[in-house]
Amino acid sequence: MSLLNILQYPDPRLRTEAKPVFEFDASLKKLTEDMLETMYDAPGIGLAATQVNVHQRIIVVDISETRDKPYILINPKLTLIGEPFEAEEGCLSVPGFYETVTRLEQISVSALHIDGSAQDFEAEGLLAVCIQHECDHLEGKLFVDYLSGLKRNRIRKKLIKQQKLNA
Ligand code: QAP
Ligand code: CO
Repeated sequence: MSLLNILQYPDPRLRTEAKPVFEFDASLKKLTEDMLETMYDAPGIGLAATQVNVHQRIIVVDISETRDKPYILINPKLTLIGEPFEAEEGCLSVPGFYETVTRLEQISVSALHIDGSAQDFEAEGLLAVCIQHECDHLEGKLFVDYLSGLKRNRIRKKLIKQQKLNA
């Protein structure tokens, strides 16, 4: 397994729209294993392929305390249900920043497993928020897009400065 490089905001590659997965082969399995390892190492609770510069519709999520209940979702489709739900969000591509975002509290998920078989389930609370956040990445969307322009600009400038220091 290997750790993957995570793109950081405002990298324009984070704006790429991901394409559906058609091939359920060994390279897909390897990619999802590397994504999980990268997410656990960070540590994070969710990661989309977009963030590691792979523009295919793949997300991994694990909100468990024990870090052993991963969801691997291929070509996920969401139906949003229920009431607006406010939660503090962060993102591995926006390190050091957490802001409140309003999502819907419950979702119905229809996706594929890495072998191409179907998985359908409902999620609520943090799991639902995290899956919505990761699916946004596949559309080139980031949680900072829900903030005011003022807040987003402040985050963008601080991250650019940080990236120059680290370069
Ligand atoms: C998305 O984000 C999420 O800033 C997953 O310095 C997060 O795993 C959805 C992380 C919260 C809903 C609620 C962020 C790690 C991890 C940072 C993450 C950081 C180190 C973010
Ligand atoms: Co994110």
